[in-house]
Amino acid sequence: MPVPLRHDWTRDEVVALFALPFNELLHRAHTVHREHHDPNAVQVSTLLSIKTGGCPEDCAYCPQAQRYDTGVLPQKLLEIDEVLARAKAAKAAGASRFCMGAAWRGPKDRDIPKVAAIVRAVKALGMETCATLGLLGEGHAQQLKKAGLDYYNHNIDTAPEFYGEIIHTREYRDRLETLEQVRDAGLKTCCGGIVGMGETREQRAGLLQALANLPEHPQSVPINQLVPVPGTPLGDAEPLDPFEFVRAIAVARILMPLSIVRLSAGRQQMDDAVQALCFFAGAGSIFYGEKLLTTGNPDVEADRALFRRLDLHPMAVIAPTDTAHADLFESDAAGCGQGCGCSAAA
Ligand code: SAM
Ligand code: DTB
Ligand code: SF4
Repeated sequence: MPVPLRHDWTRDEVVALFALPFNELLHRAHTVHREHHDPNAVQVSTLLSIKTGGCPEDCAYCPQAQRYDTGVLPQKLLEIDEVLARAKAAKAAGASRFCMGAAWRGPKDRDIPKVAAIVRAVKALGMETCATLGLLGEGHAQQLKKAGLDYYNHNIDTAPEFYGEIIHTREYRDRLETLEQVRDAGLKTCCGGIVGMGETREQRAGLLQALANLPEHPQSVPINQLVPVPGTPLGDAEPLDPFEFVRAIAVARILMPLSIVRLSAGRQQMDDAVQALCFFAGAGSIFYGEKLLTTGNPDVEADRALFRRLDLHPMAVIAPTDTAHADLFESDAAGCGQGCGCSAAA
């Protein structure tokens, strides 16, 4: 029977979920998670900044905005060979999806064939592909789809009513338009936001409400904890209570039961125990590799150890017969027996 997905969540309902006793919220979220997902499988993506820094936008959290003095040096779009080498290394290290980010307001028409060639080459490695290039123009999404792009990442970042305090150079509705183009082109949507930017709990609820009430639930929902970068307006932001971050993961899990919720930026600053709670609450994806775009991420070895300690295994999406990536996480090649097609031990 198809799962009834709701797109009419009210703010009060979402705030009420956040306000549940912590154990009650986690129990509900984990129950939803088990109904639709293998609770021991985690999708593994690696990020690469293919065009770094010098961005004209003013996103208050972002180290790549030209106007903030963050020490990020602007770089041109990488050559295809360099991206390919990084993608091969990511695949060899165990990643199944390669996510490519560009510090643009949006690509120019002339950038699209170059990015399309990069996507085509990465796709040919047998990896899933994702790109995050900013606001898309006419025909861009179709061209990327044709090149073999699987996912387009474009975040709404925060609640509509808090958005104006974080970004002034583009509107919330611009983002919704790009998301519409992505869906219309038949690309899978990766769309989430950032918590810990000084928003209230009601505004955190507003972010998740807005994501769940999109015309389709994004297939991938990255929940980022702000990485405070000195030089940005949010460089001194008050750290969020880690349990509040876990609540955000749990609420996202409940609102969008079929989506893969990604425990995204902020893991380097996070305790292993908090990450374990996030996986229990319904996170089913991580960024893997020592770097996000410009900031740090846990070491590969630390993540492999965490997977071992928590008996997690990478979701097999390259091909069910490709056991190489599971072995890297030192799993047994017998299969977990939970129907996810993976090769990890039960
Ligand atoms: N320039 C494109 C855009 O903004 O759409 C794509 C790249 S942009 C860096 C992608 C996303 O990274 C942002 O929307 C934001 O959610 C996330 N991000 C950027 N800086 C961050 C930070 N310091 N902490 C957490 N997330 C961050
Ligand atoms: C997403 O939601 N988070 C990623 C990815 N999509 C592009 C980016 C995180 C960036 C963190 C700051 C940096 O490394 O520059
Ligand atoms: Fe530019 Fe994207 Fe950073 Fe905003 S988030 S400043 S658009 S790179």
